[in-house]
Amino acid sequence: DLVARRKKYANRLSLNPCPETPPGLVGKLAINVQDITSSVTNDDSLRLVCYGGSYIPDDCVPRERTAIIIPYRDREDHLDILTNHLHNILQRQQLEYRIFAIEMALPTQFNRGLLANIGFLFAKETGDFSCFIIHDVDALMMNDKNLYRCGSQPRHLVTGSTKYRSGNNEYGLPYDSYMSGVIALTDSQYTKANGFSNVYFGWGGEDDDFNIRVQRANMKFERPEKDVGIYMAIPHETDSTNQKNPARFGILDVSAARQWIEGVNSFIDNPLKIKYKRYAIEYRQYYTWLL
Ligand code: UDH
Ligand code: NGS
Repeated sequence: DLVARRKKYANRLSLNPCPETPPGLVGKLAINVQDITSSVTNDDSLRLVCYGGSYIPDDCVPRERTAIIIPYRDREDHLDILTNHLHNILQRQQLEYRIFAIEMALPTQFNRGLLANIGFLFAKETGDFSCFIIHDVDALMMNDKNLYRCGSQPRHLVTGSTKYRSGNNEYGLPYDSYMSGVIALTDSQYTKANGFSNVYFGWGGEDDDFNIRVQRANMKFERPEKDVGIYMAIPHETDSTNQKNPARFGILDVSAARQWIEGVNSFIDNPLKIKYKRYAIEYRQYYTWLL
């Protein structure tokens, strides 16, 4: 099987670019978390994933090389559900991609921004990616027309989530300027904003800070059509070890003053260089894992 696929890759130069609109999309997906966990071994798409969680279509030349970056801590069950769900859909979207799971070792408090930056740089170390998708571990895409691509502006791929269901509205957002959950940026967009702030430990604020960074770098998030960017949030209890960060509003107030001093540049050539320890790197069956 692998040999046959290699031969096809060898012919790639004679293939056409993948079409603007992938042919096999189905639109809104009927999913429930039970189905996703139980159908794992029967799913054909999983057989086509290479170790480390990467995939290349063999019938067209993809437009981008996409790194899916999932910052998480202590949510392995969600990670399994999400990665199984994503492989299936991203292959239908004819993407060339690799999934990176970036885990913060316990007992340190969760720091989503720091992990996103580490994931961004780790992905760049690993391959030549053009589009970076920072993805919550508990967010399941519910419409495969929500193409995981980058654009001329940073993209917020969520138009509504069951997490913010209210009244008759099954998919909501907590507020209009909310730009979290799933975002897509090119290398230069992410770098231009100087990535996320690294200083938000615990719950809250890092995503609002990142939105301010994007605006201060003269960019603006764009969203897909309202009925396309819909997500199911995997239901779970609030994590008692990831308390709200009481300092978050104070840190957010001085977002502008910190933007160029700390961010993704904190890992490269910086007097305030951040040091962190890589406990493990594993090329697991469905994703590349960094602890
Ligand atoms: N996350 C982890 N590990 C943690 C905490 C969060 O992986 O210890 C993930 C979480 O699954 C989500 C992302 O980080 O993908 C962002 O977290 P969140 O802000 O959505 O927090 P959480 O999912 O929901 O824990 C907490 C709701 C708390 C409500 C507080 C007042 N509205
Ligand atoms: C805001 C937080 C964001 C958070 C959003 C939604 O208040 O980090 O709520 O939260 N901003 C600050 O705390 C400054 S949620 O309803 O998903 O728990 O993403």
